[in-house]
Amino acid sequence: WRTVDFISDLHLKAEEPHTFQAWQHYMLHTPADAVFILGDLFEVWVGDDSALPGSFEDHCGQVLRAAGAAMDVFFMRGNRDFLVGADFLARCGVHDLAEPTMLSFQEQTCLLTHGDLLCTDDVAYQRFRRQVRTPEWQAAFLARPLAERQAMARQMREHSEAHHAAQGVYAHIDAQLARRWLAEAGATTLIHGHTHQPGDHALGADAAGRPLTQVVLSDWHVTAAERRTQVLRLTPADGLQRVTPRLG
Ligand code: OKV
Ligand code: MN
Repeated sequence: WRTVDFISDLHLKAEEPHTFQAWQHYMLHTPADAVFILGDLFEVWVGDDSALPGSFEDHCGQVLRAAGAAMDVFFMRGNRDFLVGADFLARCGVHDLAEPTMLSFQEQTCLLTHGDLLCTDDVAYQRFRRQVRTPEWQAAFLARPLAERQAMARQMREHSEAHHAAQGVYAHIDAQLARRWLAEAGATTLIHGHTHQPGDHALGADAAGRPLTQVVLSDWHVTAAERRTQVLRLTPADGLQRVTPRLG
């Protein structure tokens, strides 16, 4: 590998075709040798059986498969797509990434995570997260008819959007916990998404005095009026840089 890309929070959905098209073009044309997708690629995923031939999920799978044949594609589950199955990823030729994952490359020691696990302030969410990550909950949920699962997820999203619109606050990363994760992994750079607040933040220093950095990825959103398609790119010449890919 020479060039490694990191993306997250595309929130792909059939109702936002321009975001899908931008992502498709990026995946097929990026100069990267490896792409790390750090969660919430999909707006929601209710089971691998939703990827019926001709469905939006199937179209996304085809893009992953084409990209996976040309380079290394890694996928970490986010809070929206925690139900993406190992089988779906294997069928797409995509590597399944555990959370968190340590990546040592080009003198960078990076700890990769989606970010929701570090939002410890939201106690109700963390309880929800623990529940839906159990095999028991997942087996019971996946046993329901597809239409019922889609309706449940839609209802929950609407509920959550109303709640966040009312609160007007963003999820906030626990910096103390982030430093502890970095120390345990022996890493100096934390890369995550989830909060949709791209930026670089100093997290102090480790025991050896090495500076610790938090690098937050951007979400993607493309409509007639807006275009956010930012990629975090690691190259030997420039280190970690934010780039906006040319789109056709
Ligand atoms: C996250 C919370 C909404 C709390 C839902 C299956 C389900 C995926 C999902 C939809 C909702 C996550 C992914 C969101 C957390 C809420 C409301 C309350 C307590 C299912 C698969 F539910 F149908 F089984 N979803 N989203 N909540 O909008 O990010 O934290 S979410
Ligand atoms: Mn998220």
